[in-house]
Amino acid sequence: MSAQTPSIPIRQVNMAGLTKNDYRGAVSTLCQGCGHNSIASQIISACYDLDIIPEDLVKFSGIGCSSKSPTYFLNRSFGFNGLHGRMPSIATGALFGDYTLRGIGVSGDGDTASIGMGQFKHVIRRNLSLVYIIENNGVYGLTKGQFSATAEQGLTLKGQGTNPYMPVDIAWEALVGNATFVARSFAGDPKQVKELIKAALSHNGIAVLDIISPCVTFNNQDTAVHSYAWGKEHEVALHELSFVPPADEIMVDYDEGQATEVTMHDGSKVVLKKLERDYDPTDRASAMRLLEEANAKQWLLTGLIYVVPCCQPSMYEVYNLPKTPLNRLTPDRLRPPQEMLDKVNSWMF
Ligand SMILES: Cc1ncc(C[n+]2csc(CCOP(=O)(O)OP(=O)(O)O)c2C)c(N)n1
Ligand code: SF4
Ligand SMILES: [Mg+2]
Repeated sequence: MSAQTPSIPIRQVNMAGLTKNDYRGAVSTLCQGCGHNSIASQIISACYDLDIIPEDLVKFSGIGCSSKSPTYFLNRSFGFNGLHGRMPSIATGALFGDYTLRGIGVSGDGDTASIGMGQFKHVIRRNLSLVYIIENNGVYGLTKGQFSATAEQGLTLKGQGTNPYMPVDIAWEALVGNATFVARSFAGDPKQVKELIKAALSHNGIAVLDIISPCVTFNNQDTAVHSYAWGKEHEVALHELSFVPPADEIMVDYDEGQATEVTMHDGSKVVLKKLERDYDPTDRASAMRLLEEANAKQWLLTGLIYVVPCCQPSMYEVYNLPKTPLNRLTPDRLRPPQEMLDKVNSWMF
């Protein structure tokens, strides 16, 4: 009699020996259908696909529904939920302390473009190696739907009246501020979100991802520019984007002249398959013109808008950090010698 092998469900492991479950977080307490949940799922998938060891990554956030979302991915990673608008300075300190960690910061349009605008601008000009995701819904979801700085002029919301002000364009602000990676996406386009997160994780410097992430409770009427319906109707994708890790020998299938390859700092490639137009994301002037055009024509322009793939020093290189991360240096290497302290103390000011 032949013994039958019991059928054991196969749990697929990646090259790090981990299953997708190893990248999950707590069960979300956000509203069902909130765009932020969909982005958290894509962060999980991107990190699983890239074989990242969760303990080699640190998550940061400020305050808001969006800033709660790091709880819902990568349970095993380090994390710091900071103060409203102050995520960038916490990320700067932590990553400066250990530059070997990868950093993902999750913020909201209120957290970044309202209270946190100053911090946003400065972390960009310092080119900290950080994936900076803005989950952009045009409102302060957590505090019951007030207009944020990215709300469009003329938006009328129940209990809020009509927004009289012009909106802040986060991708534009990043570009003007000399960000070395700027992308925009839409929570309703999960494949693109995932590929952009992978590319951002391979970038040596600040990677700003402005992701339109509808708030289904306070700002999801069909005519609102941060709604699912408007996004689906008005999305203009710049290209079809695929991320190819360095070790991957996959031949990406496309016709000659139909795609552009961008080689990243770590040797990975971002393959941009042409859709409607030829677009070179390494040309900053074109990126600025394109954003102007998109805003004038009311397109939700998505894709990799701008990237400096190589050779712009990140904050770590600017400071010429030692090979051993600062948090692992012994006190004798960290403390100035007594003679130096005496000399400094004797200086006259
Ligand atoms: C210093 C300070 N001011 C105001 C608040 C109140 N507050 C909490 S979250 C928030 C806005 C969050 O909006 P956003 O970043 O867009 O996140 P969302 O909830 O929309 O995802 C505000 C104003 C606060 N917590 N701290
Ligand atoms: S209030 Fe809006 S932003 Fe907050 S969880 Fe609900 S849908 Fe998401
Ligand atoms: Mg918001």
